Amino acid sequence: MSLRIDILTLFPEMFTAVLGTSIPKRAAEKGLVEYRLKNIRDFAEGVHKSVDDKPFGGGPGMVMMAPVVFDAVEAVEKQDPRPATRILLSPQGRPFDQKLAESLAKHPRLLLIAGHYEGFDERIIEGLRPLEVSIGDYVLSGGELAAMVVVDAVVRLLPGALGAEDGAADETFAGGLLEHPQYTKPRDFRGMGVPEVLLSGNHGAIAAWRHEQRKERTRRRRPDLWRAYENTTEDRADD
Ligand code: 9D3
Repeated sequence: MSLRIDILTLFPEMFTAVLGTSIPKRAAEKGLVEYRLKNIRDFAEGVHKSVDDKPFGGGPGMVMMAPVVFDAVEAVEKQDPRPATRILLSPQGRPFDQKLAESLAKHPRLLLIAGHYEGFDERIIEGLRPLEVSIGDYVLSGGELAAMVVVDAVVRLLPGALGAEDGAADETFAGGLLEHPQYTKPRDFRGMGVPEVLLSGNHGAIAAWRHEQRKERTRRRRPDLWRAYENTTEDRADD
C-alpha cells in the first residue's frame, strides 16, 4: 500500500510545481505516494466564505477558525479508512529533522495542515491533537513552504524513490558528517585548480582525504553535529 499524503491549505496552487517536479513527481508516477490537495476554503460557510477572524482579547493578525479546519480534516479523513497522522505546520512546533522524516516515511497516511495566518484557534490543536512541526527558527508567510519541505524530505525516503546511489549516501546525514568538497571538469577554472590527490588515482588516499575534509568541515561549520558525531564514534580508531 502506498503512502497517502493529504494537504489542507488555502493555496493548493503553491504545491503544484514542487509535487510535479523531480523526485516527488517520480515517486507519485511509480505509485509510491499519492498527493491529495484540498482547499480549506471549500469548508467555509456563509457568503464571505471566511476561514479566519480577529483574535478574542485583541491583538494583531487573524486566527484560523476551528469549525472550518475540523470540517476539512473530518471530510478528508473519511475518504480513506487508514488512520491519518495529523501534522500541523507551526512556528511553535517540534523542529523538523531527518529523524522525524524517517519516522514519518513509515506511516501509511499523513495529513498536513498549512495555515496562512498568525495562528490557529487553540481548540484546533486541543481537539485534533496534531503533531506540530516547525522547519526552523525563521518567519515564513505561511505553513505552505514548510509543508512542502516535510513532504519532500519524507517522499525521498520511500523505498524505490531514489536511484540506488543516492539512497546509501543519505543515511550518513542524521548524526553524521557534512559532505567533502567536490570537483569536476575543467581541471583549471579561472586559475583555481583541483586538489592533486583527486587526480592521483590513489583510491585509498582519496578516501582518506575526503574523510579528513568531512571532519574538518563539520568541526568548523557545525559544532553541534560534530559533538554528536564524536559521541557516537569515540571508540573508532580512525578518528
Ligand atoms: C508574531 C508571531 N509570529 C510567530 C513567529 C506569527 C506568525 C508568523 C508567521 C505565525 C505564523 C507564521 C507563518 N509560519 C508558519 O505557518 C510556519 C513556520 C514558520 O514561519 N517558520 C518555520 N516553520 C514553520 S511551520 C509553519
